[in-house]
Amino acid sequence: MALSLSNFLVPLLTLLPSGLITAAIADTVTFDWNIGWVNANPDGLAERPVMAINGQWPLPLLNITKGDRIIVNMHNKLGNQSTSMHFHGMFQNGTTEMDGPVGVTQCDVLPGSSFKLNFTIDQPGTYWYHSHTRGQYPDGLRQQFVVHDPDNPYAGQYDEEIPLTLSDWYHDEMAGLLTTFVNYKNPTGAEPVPDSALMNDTQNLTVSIQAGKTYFFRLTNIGAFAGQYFWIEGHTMRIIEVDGVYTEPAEADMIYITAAQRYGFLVTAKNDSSSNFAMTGSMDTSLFDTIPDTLNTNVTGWLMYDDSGSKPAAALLDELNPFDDFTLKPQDGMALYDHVDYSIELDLSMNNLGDGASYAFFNEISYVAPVVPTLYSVLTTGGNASDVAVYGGYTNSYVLQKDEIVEIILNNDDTGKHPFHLHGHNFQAVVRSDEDWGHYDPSNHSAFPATPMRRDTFMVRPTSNFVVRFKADNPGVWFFHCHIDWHLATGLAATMIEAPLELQKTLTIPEDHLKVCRAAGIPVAGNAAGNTVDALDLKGENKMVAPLPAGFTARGIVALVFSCLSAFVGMAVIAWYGAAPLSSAELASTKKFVMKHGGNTD
Ligand SMILES: *[C@@H]1O[C@H](CO)[C@@H](O)[C@H](O)[C@H]1NC(C)=O
Ligand SMILES: *[C@@H]1O[C@H](CO)[C@@H](O)[C@H](O)[C@H]1NC(C)=O
Ligand SMILES: *[C@@H]1O[C@H](CO)[C@@H](O)[C@H](O)[C@H]1NC(C)=O
Ligand SMILES: *[C@@H]1O[C@H](CO)[C@@H](O)[C@H](O)[C@H]1NC(C)=O
Ligand SMILES: *[C@@H]1O[C@H](CO)[C@@H](O)[C@H](O)[C@H]1NC(C)=O
Ligand SMILES: *[C@@H]1O[C@H](CO)[C@@H](O)[C@H](O)[C@H]1NC(C)=O
Ligand SMILES: *[C@@H]1O[C@H](CO)[C@@H](O)[C@H](O)[C@H]1NC(C)=O
Ligand SMILES: *[C@@H]1O[C@H](CO)[C@@H](O)[C@H](O)[C@H]1NC(C)=O
Ligand SMILES: *[C@@H]1O[C@H](CO)[C@@H](O)[C@H](O)[C@H]1NC(C)=O
Ligand SMILES: *[C@@H]1O[C@H](CO)[C@@H](O)[C@H](O)[C@H]1NC(C)=O
Ligand SMILES: [Cu+2]
Repeated sequence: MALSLSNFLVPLLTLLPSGLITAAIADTVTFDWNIGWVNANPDGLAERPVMAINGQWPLPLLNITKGDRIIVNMHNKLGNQSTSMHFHGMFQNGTTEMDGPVGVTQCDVLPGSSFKLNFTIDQPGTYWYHSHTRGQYPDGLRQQFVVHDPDNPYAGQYDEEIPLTLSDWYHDEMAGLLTTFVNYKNPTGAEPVPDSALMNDTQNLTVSIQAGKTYFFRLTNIGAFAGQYFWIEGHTMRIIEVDGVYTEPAEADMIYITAAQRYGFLVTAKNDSSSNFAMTGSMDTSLFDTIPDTLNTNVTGWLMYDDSGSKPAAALLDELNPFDDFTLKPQDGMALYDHVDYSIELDLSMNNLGDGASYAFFNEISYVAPVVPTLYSVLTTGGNASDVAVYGGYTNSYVLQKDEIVEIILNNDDTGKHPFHLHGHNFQAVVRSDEDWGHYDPSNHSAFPATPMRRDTFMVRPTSNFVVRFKADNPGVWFFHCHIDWHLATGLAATMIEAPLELQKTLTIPEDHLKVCRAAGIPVAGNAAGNTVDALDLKGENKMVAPLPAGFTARGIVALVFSCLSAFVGMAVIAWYGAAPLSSAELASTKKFVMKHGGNTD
């Protein structure tokens, strides 16, 4: 039975532990959220402040019925940080202003300010919500939400749903971690290594199940950094959904789930209830520069056929061979977009800028949020809104025409893995090359699938490429970015400006959204630089840190400078490290030093 209760019930008041649902009239669900701090210790190793909703952490799991409108009245009670909220995977069709990313579709919500989200949800599946303020969600402001589907094609095939999350976890707060990460003392850009892995924001989770029944697991990686391998001993997973898209059933013994991805799969319990079984999330350590001896990279939970029975230790596997999601087929059979109107090539690199810190780039530009949120520039620059120049030199902006087929070719020149997320759409995954394949070559690639998998977050392998396609049928401003939060913080993002003139005809920004900008002194009109007179004059725009002086272009040289210096200069350097970031004079002298002692590695 899958009736949408909210469509049949008279208005009622319900108090959930998660917070107040103030009214459920027909199909509007209202949440009043006070965002504030509480302490939590999910891995049993360190209590720390986390960001809670109405004093509750883990945050409330939301279960919305497809077709419902949700209203979120968000009050920032953090006291010392701004915030925002993004409902990951929602197309926000007609409501791009509700999407959440700061600097893209709205301003940051200052402490003491309130902000209202109001949109309808027309997509079934497994999603999550999280802050979209710089580096913030790993402090706890993230949780799964599910959209219940009264017309689920797999409805008859399972008995119950089991929502489940995986995450990495840090003991230190992001504000401090970001300061040491984006720093000349970390010239290689080594990301902070998590302190633990969590399953459903805890460890040693037990999930009671009954012999013979079939369960619909909804698994979301709400982590900041680590992809995780996931498997359930003695059981096969039958994948039926990825990122809100139903798939033809596909059997898997192990899956790999990147930060921000979701998998829906069916697990049929054994008929024999004499044993319990371990399930494991195992962080992908290839992402980590170092693996501390004390770090447990795994998190284990148990399927409990017998609640009083034992919990067998997780077996150690020699090999991790996950299912290849690229082979999935959408259940609706939607065919490949076989022609492309607009092809966008993004070459991903990592390099140091003039402050000595490591940044991430698309086509040599590291994203920096504009003075005016991009959506507000769209609405206030008239006919010039379709000129990409209006959005400035550091937002990696692309203007898309209504209904054209767009292709993003992502060439990864970096040796790391990166999970990319597109807001406002899911896309067809058309190519994903093997590791070390290099750039995409239109005349030399694997055959395009006839019915490509669609999802909203897709990983590119080291020094390789992927190609994704989508139709620009959703006027709005949509962020495209790496979902490793460290990489987003150092600029791995682009902006898709879809049908800007269409948006000008239909969209009005709610007064409370403009109010949070005014409270923060952020202009809401004009081009990326806030120029309301000449849309093509970008004087005063936010820019990325200037590049290193000539001769310092390679990250390797900078790393070498620091290793040489610390080896040869010793104490002097230690004192110097405590001082301000590198000045150009210091860079010049370290350059001479390298030339003399280390040579040029170019
Ligand atoms: C989970 O169990 C392991 C092994 O007994 C223990 O070391 C760890 O502290 C437990 N985690 C939590 C959060 O209780
Ligand atoms: C995971 O946590 C959410 C939120 O607290 C809860 O609703 C859900 O039932 C939990 N899942 C399991 C398998 O315990
Ligand atoms: C803000 O307040 C919280 C809770 O008291 C604290 O843990 C945190 O360090 C403070 N500072 C910043 C920059 O978030
Ligand atoms: C939400 O948006 C709808 C459609 O624009 C509008 O009719 C309704 O009044 C809004 N609700 C609230 C609480 O702002
Ligand atoms: C969500 O609600 C529906 C309808 O009440 C229910 O069938 C489903 O099991 C719920 N899902 C989760 C993950 O709580
Ligand atoms: C469990 O028993 C049912 C009914 O006898 C049978 O159809 C099913 O195949 C059995 N399942 C397993 C996993 O053996
Ligand atoms: C985590 O699990 C993997 C796979 O079983 C195993 O190789 C690894 O040793 C485990 N790590 C720890 C710290 O137990
Ligand atoms: C296609 O590209 C791969 C990887 O770069 C290369 O090994 C292979 O030789 C190329 N094939 C052709 C026909 O160019
Ligand atoms: C947005 O809505 C329009 C009009 O209903 C529809 O044609 C389009 O497919 C939708 N796009 C997405 C991404 O949902
Ligand atoms: C674009 O901006 C320029 C410079 O401000 C202005 O002269 C021109 O009229 C604008 N064009 C349109 C179509 O609005
Ligand atoms: Cu990345």
